[in-house]
Amino acid sequence: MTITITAFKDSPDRGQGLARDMRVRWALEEVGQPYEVRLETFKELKQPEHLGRNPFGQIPTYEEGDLVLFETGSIILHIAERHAGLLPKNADARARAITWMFSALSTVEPPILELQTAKIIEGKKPWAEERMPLVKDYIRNRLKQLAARLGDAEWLDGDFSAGDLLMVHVLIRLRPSGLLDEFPNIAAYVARGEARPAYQRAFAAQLAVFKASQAGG
Ligand SMILES: N[C@@H](CCC(=O)N[C@@H](CS)C(=O)NCC(=O)O)C(=O)O
Repeated sequence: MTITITAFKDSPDRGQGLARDMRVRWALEEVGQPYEVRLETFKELKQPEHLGRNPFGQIPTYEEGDLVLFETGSIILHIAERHAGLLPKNADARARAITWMFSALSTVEPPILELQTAKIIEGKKPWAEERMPLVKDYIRNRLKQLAARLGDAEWLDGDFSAGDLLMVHVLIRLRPSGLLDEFPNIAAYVARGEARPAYQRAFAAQLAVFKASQAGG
């Protein structure tokens, strides 16, 4: 059955791999599933057709026959449950990998998104400069905790899993801030994720869309 995902026609991240269709592309590449991409403009995302796929008018979505999913956590879990390669077979190890998926999205990602809000949306407020160190320290605290758990391990819990896929993608957004470099084992962990051939293929596919949009294609 054909898998179709949605992605930005003209991504605001300018091909840096931050738009969240990267997560879905990467997961599909890891499990060797081909997919098609429906490109959407910001305007199209808020139209009834796309709102039928995602009530919040966002990308990515995932279609497979009659099944329509949104939320990257749910989409990655669906892919990982149906195809080998992203979740361990052992039930306890599988539960722990799913725990890392939730942890990436509900414990680590929120403070990282807060930094983006502080910079882009609140950047010109009179109190913005005063607030920034607090936002960064909140992230540092999370990274310190994550670094302590990761230690010298290659991945968060045994083999690479959907938990690592989401965690790495969540952390990549921090690169321009320099915060990743304060935690060498986390920086190396992110680099290991990005070095995976499946990540590279996903990145190239997303970048090709951005380049085509710049070329007027
Ligand atoms: N929690 C959602 C977040 C999705 C999300 O924030 N998508 C962004 C792109 S990465 C988007 O569509 N932004 C456009 C908008 O919100 O209008 C998920 O993980 O799928």
